[in-house]
Amino acid sequence: MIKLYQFAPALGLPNASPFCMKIETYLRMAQLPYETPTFSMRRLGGAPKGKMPYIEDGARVVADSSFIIDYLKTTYGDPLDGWLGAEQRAVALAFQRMLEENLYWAVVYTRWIEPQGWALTRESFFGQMPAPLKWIVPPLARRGIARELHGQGMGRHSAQEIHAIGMRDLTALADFLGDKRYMMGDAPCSLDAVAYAFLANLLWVPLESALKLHARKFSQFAAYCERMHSQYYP
Ligand SMILES: N[C@@H](CCC(=O)N[C@@H](CS)C(=O)NCC(=O)O)C(=O)O
Repeated sequence: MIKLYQFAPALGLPNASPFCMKIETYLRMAQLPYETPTFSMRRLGGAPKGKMPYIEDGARVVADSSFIIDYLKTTYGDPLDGWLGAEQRAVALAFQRMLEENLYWAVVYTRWIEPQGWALTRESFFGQMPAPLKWIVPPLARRGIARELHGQGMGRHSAQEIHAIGMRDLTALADFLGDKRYMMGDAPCSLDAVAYAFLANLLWVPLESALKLHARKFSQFAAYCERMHSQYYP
């Protein structure tokens, strides 16, 4: 059976990492049986690319959520995206990149750098660590994230600018979803695994960030997340 290595469930979600939740959702959507071995820091240290998620399928180890989906499609077929035409595939990829390569970093900023977000992140990710680790590890991890944000570029903007960047992405996604059932129309596709993972990670997390407040303005997001939840996490 496919083993999905990911962080432990947190913040009331299957996963507080949108990339992990994307893969768990994709596996459910594609009806592929999987198991989730218990998370440990050693497991993260041994991850092929130093990040979660990754999967093991027999002797095959695949890291990175997009490569995982490519592998699953090649190995087990493509029940979700086969109906998309070339133009739809192009649009879906553009939205996926927007969420994963841009909005993601704005969310990271609100969770790890802004004081209210950091209080929640610190408690939920590191609160169970034994002393003295729980005093030493969180500030080091936070400094590492701040370096990544600076390297990526998002961290060089002011808080107000970062909020504006993230809000534009959310508005674009809301306009595109409109009153459709799924991102690309009446049937679900793999972009829904991405969109649901990112939206649930905003709407259903107990952090009143500027991004969450903005996402709440679009009633179609709440209806969409409820639809995905009841269909794939009944
Ligand atoms: N491009 C990767 C991104 C995965 C990723 O950024 N994972 C983060 C959690 S959201 C992670 O494992 N971070 C741990 C670390 O950097 O030490 C994917 O699509 O899987």
